[in-house]
Amino acid sequence: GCYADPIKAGIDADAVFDGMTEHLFFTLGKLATSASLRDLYMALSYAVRDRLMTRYLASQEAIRAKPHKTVAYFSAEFLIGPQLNNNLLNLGIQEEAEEAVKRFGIESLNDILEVEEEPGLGNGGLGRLAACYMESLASLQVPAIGYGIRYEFGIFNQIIRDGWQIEVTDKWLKGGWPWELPQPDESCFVGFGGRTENYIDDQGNYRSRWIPSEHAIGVPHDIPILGYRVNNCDRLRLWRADATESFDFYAFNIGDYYGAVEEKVASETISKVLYPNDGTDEGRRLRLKQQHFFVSCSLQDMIRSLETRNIPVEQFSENWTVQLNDTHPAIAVAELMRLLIDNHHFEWDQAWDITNRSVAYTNHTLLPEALEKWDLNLFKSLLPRHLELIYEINKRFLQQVRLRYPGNDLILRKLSIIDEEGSKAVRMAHLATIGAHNVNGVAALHSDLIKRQLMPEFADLWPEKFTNVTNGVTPRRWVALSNPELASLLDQEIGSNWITNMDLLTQLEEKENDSNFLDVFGATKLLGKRKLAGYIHRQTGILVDPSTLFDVQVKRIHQYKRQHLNALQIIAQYLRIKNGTAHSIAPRTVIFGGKAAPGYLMAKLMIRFINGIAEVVNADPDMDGKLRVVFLPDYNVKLGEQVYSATDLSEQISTAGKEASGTGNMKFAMNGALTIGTLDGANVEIRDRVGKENFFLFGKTESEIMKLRKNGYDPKQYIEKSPELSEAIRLIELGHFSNGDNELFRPLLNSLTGYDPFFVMADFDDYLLAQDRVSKAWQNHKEWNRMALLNTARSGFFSSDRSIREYCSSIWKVNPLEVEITC
Ligand code: 26Q
Repeated sequence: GCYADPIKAGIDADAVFDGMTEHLFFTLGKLATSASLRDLYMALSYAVRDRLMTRYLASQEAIRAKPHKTVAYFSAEFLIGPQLNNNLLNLGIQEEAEEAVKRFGIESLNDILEVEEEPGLGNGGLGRLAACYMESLASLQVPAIGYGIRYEFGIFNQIIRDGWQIEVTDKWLKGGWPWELPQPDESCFVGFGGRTENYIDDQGNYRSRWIPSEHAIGVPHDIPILGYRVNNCDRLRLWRADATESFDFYAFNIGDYYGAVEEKVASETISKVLYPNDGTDEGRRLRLKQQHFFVSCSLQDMIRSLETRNIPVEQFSENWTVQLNDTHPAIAVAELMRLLIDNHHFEWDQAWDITNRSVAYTNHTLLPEALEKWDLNLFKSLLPRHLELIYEINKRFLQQVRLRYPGNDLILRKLSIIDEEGSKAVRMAHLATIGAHNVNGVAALHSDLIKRQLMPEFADLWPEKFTNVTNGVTPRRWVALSNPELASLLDQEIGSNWITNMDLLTQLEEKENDSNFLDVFGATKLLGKRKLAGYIHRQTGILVDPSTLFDVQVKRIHQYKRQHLNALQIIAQYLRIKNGTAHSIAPRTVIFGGKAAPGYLMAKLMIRFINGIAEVVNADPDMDGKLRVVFLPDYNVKLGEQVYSATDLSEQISTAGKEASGTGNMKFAMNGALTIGTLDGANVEIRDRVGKENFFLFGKTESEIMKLRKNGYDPKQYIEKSPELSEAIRLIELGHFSNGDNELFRPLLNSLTGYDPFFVMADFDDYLLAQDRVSKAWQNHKEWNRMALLNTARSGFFSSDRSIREYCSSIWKVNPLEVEITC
């Protein structure tokens, strides 16, 4: 497993240059003299990929040589972002690559990095978390494989036209994507539909089997995930669906040519597109098909890997630990049971033991509309054998519940995997919770709410099953790559070990009163802001002043995340400036970014609302030098890399109890932004760590919100009490932000003033007061920089390395396996 040819493996600038030259000529069919930026991007990517291969193969060889428990991270989404710079960083050859591309007459490596298009194979937080975790697993030298779907079309690209979101198909594969390796010889066969039957086998045993009516083939596409400055290179294995035959010959012969092609198209549809509605479950048949497709391929792949290594399948749980990223892959509980019982002829109890020991489940939401439920008839028609197994799992489980709570029928109905209220459905969170040995939330508050509100009876039944692992983000991408100015300042001050040991950042606390250092720290931020200002100008034509306070809210657009609270606050500031009562407000640039689910009309209207405000504010000369509003189109990982390092104020303003964790909040804090936020998700822990004096807290707590709701919440009372809020609402009603159209924002106003499900009105005044504290703090730049520095210094806990260490020791029971290269 070793390849020593310098053209393929050398890591000095000469070797990288030679590798690029070879790929230009042989792989791309281009002469160096006529190569475009894109050609050079491809050539460098292939050259870098070559250099990963020794490590990638050595990592697989290490496990083959000596069995070692491996993490299988099951996720319907992996939002991995651009790959080239991350691989250069982790290999340690950024400078060599810079030098090599300069020999092709390129001014800066950045020009080449900018060409890369990212695969948007995720919606937001959950998908990005999976990507951060894969990077940390590799960096911590833990053998791991990420299993998911290779969607042909990822999350849509967003353009803004007349203030509205327009969705454009994301054709990420169009120019050829150099980071994947198709492995068709390891394809898997997956069934759907059909029926089940009982039979007696050769030994006279009664057995069940599934006779599917439809099939698809999963073709693995592997993406190498290299750890930081180690030889461990893990794998992301994404499945693409192919038709079983290129077309049905019988149908072709009888002349139904279109029918035959249709069948082929139908099976290839499975991995065609990512569902873009994060947060609401539509219960679509194709979505369930996608889930079963990738889960079945992955489990078959894992069993096969035991067999090829001559490890008995009985030892599945000693060799694999499966983490379910939300309920999207929860069908794994039934599928693993089916494979073990029907295909490998295990007894029920042993199969259940193996399943339960290997599977763990992460919950990412408490929102009822986001909890996956499948209509029973739909489920039965697609996965009849799985439904039988689920009935048996449920029967045995409910028997346990009966013993524990004799005579309590209510609890049986509450805990059953089958929802019998109204039309029957399969509750995936129940299947996952019963099937897994561990259920974790993603921040302390969220994990607590899972136990107290979402699943109190389950928590009572199995108190030790419910745990917390607070989310984290990788400091390689979110500091070293995206904030090179801060990274080199850190290197200078405390040495470079912070990249793998973020706790070392606390050494910066010694500098909190060092005036010179604070100036330098502030100057790195200004550099990021200048770059972002340039980007904003190029993208939107809006000129923003980098010396103003950059106030940023980037995340999916949702009512619970309350971008409209931020928007209302802007109107209040606008009115103060107009009225001449804005005495000590800080000059601000308020920046928004984020996509709305295409079918989520209220979220789309929120985008229109922000753009309506931006149009009025930015055109008003009274606002010059005081207020600018920007909606950045098409927020994604790549844009995130520009934004976090350029932010002064991070907006984390969700209704308390609604945001499971948040991870953007962590990226901002690491990069020295101060947070204005509620006591929600990981904000609570961020505030605890950075210090309450370095965090702008506002808003009702989760328990206060609960009380309000119980006692009958009336938003109108809050509006009446608040002159600034009333005035802002009146202005919207008059059509001031919609060219006189007083109907446009009616649904938004009706929601806010009618029932206000996310308590925007209840938190408004307190939010405005907190924003006044922000403005005041901004007046004293030294003091602001000191607070910002303390945010960076104390954010080490939010490294995904810490999260992954916790998963490894408390849930997965896996150890690192150092990979050596012997040539
Ligand atoms: C479900 C059914 C049908 C179609 C789509 C979906 C679907 C898809 C994506 C449901 C939810 C998602 C994504 C959820 C998500 O991103 N949750 C976020 O996870 C982060 C990582 O833990 C947290 O930080 C955020 O708080 C949480 O909102």
